[in-house]
Amino acid sequence: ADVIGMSGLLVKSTVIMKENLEELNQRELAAKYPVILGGAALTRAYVEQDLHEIYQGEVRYARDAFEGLRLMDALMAVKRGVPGAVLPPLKRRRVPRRPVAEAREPGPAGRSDVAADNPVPEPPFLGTRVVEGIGLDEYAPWLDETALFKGQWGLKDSGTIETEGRPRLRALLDRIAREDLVEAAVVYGWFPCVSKGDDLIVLDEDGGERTRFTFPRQQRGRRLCLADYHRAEDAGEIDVIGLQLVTVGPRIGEETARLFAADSYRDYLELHGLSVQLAEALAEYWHARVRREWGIAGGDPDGLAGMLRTDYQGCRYSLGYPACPDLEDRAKIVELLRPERIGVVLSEEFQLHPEQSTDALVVHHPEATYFNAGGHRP
Ligand code: B12
Repeated sequence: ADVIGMSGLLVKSTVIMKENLEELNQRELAAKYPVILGGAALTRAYVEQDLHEIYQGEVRYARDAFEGLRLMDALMAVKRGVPGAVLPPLKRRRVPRRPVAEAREPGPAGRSDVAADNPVPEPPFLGTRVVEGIGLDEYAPWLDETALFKGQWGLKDSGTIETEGRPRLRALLDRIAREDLVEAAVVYGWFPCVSKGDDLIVLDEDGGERTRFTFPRQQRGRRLCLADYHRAEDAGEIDVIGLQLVTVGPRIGEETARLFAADSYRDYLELHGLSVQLAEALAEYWHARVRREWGIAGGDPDGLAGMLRTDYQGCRYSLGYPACPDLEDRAKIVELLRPERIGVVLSEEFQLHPEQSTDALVVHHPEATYFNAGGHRP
């Protein structure tokens, strides 16, 4: 190898990358191997400032595959001693970083200002239900096309999206339907709960504690915390939390693995990108269904654009996102929903298999919205 590349989709992988760089230092391989890092969980500053300080060789960030290719050209030119060849400059820190302690102003203590007197809607049932055999035509309309065309397929402009993207999408959806490549299934349900400080306590039928999530609280500003969207333990009323876990099944992952093994990278990339966006579409479709069954869908917007802007009552929070960053808590969701009934299992790294699966807490509170509780970012 001339260069080592690593890709990190999860925040946890950024920690592993740092360990890998330290290991390369220790084995005195840093001078030999320049490293290129990419992936959703990384930022240019984290790589080119923080990790660059650690690594004794060259380390660069690639925003996308194309920047990766440009970096490879530059690295190989330097390695071959091409006259005038240099690496692109590093992004330098302009102002020295303030220590974390200083940056955090002490905020007001205690809970946020989220209303505590909103009505608690009654769910149609308590416990869980399994639903299988959901047709592709039911949730494919929920596909976020911008995320697919731009994010997954790398199509840059609306011209290419119309001439290349849409026909490819239609053909692939036809193929998926014809060959039965997706087998959408869901486990969902509602659970009684109360909150206490930063904790959300899920109750059993007798009102005893069944499991407990502890969520981070914003340290300044509104001091939002996911627990605040639920009745406090001492309010004398029981609240309800919705949970859902969706999968498009194992078949499509087997097909993308086959394409990859056959070196059909373009086909692999297109089908894989579509498969993960279909998992997201299914999650959004089911979330709308949960809100409807729960009787809080009255104000739902008509079009998909409004849905993707989350112009509705309540919110779907996936663990690992900034309001609830702890992936370890997925074990509690799995324990409550038992997704092995639809063929989904949680790995030791807290990833669901098949990959095209996603879980979420569904909150009914009218003020519930996405926010960053300020933890876990590199
Ligand atoms: C699509 C998506 C999904 C899909 C598919 C995920 C998948 N396995 O592909 C679905 C809906 C299934 C999903 C689920 C989940 N997701 Co998700 N997901 C995303 C999202 C929106 C896009 C990722 C993506 O596919 N991008 C498109 C690809 C092509 O881009 P890319 O990976 O960034 O790679 C490009 C560049 O970065 C670069 N690059 C990458 N690596 C490298 C390496 C080198 C060497 C080079 C040169 C370049 C390079 O080149 C690529 C092409 O341009 C990201 C957020 C985001 N905006 O990125 C969150 C994100 C990855 N997901 C996240 C989370 C938390 C989850 C879940 C855990 C949520 C949940 N509780 O269910 C689950 C986990 C799934 C599981 N099986 O357990 C978090 C992860 C953060 C964390 N806490 O670790 C993210 C970052 C969102 C966030 N902002 O918090 N997710």
